[in-house]
Amino acid sequence: MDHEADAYRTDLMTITRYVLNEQSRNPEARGDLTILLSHIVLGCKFVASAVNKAGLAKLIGLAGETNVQGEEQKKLDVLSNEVFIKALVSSGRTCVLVSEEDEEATFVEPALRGKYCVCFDPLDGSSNIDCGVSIGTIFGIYMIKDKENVTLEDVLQPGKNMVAAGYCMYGSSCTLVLSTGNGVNGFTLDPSLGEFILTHPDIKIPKKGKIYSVNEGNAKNWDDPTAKFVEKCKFPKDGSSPKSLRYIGSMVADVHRTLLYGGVFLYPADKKSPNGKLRVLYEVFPMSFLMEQAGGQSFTGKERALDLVPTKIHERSPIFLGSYEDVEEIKVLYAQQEK
Ligand code: AFP
Repeated sequence: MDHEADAYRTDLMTITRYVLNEQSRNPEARGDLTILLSHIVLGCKFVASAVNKAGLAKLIGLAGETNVQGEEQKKLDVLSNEVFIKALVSSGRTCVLVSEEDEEATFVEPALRGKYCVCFDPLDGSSNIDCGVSIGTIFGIYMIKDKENVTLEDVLQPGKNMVAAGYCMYGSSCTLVLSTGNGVNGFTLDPSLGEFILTHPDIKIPKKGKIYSVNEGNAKNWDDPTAKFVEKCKFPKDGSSPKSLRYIGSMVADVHRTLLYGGVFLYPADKKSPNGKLRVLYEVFPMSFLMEQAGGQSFTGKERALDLVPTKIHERSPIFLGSYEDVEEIKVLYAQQEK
């Protein structure tokens, strides 16, 4: 990238401009998705600003601390959830919302209803907040089937039915990665403009990577294919170099690195958690959608992740996602176990 030229760039592709361009490619589109996405972007900007101040919590009273007026402040994940719920409802474009923070789905009141359902984790990786590690918001968007008859079934659809998905990573910079089903693009928040600018156009994940990412502390409980795959990463028998291990423990950050550098991220099933840890609707599906759109793949140990049909809103699933060829190796190991 030419940084000098960048500093003087005057033709900025903001996320709003990008989404409007996408909208104009579809003559039937009436701007509903564009409006919905702009409300999600607003939520992300709010959370980015709150996360930036989290380290000052004790000083200024944020995130579970008491502020100077002696008022108890809301925890960042609770605050983020409220912000997203309000932004999504007020967009007038949503119908059913599923949040990691809320046990039940939110059904938007009829007067404010639109045709989309949004499943989201407002602040994923929140156990990392206090040590300044990157965390993020993840979202997946579906279209409802029938506006007059909205049910939970509208969000219990296979991931392949999503119309858009993305995440926003609050890290050394704030990056929003989005797919509306036509490739993957990354936008970085320019704090001086308050705008997300296209910085990573048409992201494609390398076909094969040099990194594997997993919580190895769970190794004693892994199933055979997972154990064999990780063994292969460390001690390859084909003369190739061993892969490096990178694990942050914050899905957005681990997936973001995987998307840009290649490799594989796994949260497998184990004897203690037969369905793994990660949630289908707002972790597994959006990240799988992005991976496929970037040329990678995503597998549950049984099937293509986006083919899974969830039966509960907070359902979990094992997940292996990343570079096409790396995930292919995992699929072969599971197929061998079946025999
Ligand atoms: P927290 O939100 O509790 O920090 O969990 C984060 C997460 O859901 C996901 O972002 C990580 O990939 C995964 O859990 C990490 O899980 P382990 O701590 O079990 O490795």
